[in-house]
Amino acid sequence: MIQLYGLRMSNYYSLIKALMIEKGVEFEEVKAPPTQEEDNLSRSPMGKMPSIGVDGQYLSESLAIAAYLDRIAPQPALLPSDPLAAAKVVELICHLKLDVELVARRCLPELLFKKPVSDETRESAKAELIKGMAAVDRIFVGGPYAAGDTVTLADFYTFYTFGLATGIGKAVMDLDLLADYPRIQAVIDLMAKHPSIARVEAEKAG
Ligand SMILES: N[C@@H](CCC(=O)N[C@@H](CS)C(=O)NCC(=O)O)C(=O)O
Repeated sequence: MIQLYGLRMSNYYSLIKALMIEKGVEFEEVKAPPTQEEDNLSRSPMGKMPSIGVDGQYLSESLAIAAYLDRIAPQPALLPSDPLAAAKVVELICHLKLDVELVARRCLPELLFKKPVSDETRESAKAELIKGMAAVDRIFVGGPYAAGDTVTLADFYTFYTFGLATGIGKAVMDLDLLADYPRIQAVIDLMAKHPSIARVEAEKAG
């Protein structure tokens, strides 16, 4: 049985929980806030969530965890079998993570703790987000899923990237991140009804 460490409020924790459900992997949730305490650092060297425990060994970083889950539970496949198509899915995920989620996250303290970020941080994050959105849109396939006609890992990252980024865009930057990106909005709407994600979101309330 795999242990999933973190908190349900975390978008990346939720993403990994959804993947475990999607793949039918047995897991238990262990409440573990992100701290710089030794026990947490031993699971996740930056002290972030999520991390997982596998037979006394630990793994952090959602993409590494997703790659591990794909090996131990290959079905349902969340990466195309064609090597280049699979790499394109990972490319899209990298841009979602690095050029949208991580950029928006710089302004998270203002949304979470009402602790205003500096004008410089807000303006630079906004400019980078606009650029990041254009980059994502450029390689976003759509129709109806992020990478084409089947669900892939990129759809899970799309859902959980924008869960965080649109809230920050609206509350901190007066920016409607998805206004000009209906194909991305359509994937989010579709994935909200996807059973594994719907269960994770429902359990957040409990
Ligand atoms: N690159 C990491 C990012 C994980 C991440 O940003 N986790 C957030 C919660 S969603 C966190 O632990 N934040 C607390 C901190 O940075 O100390 C991943 O993909 O797993």
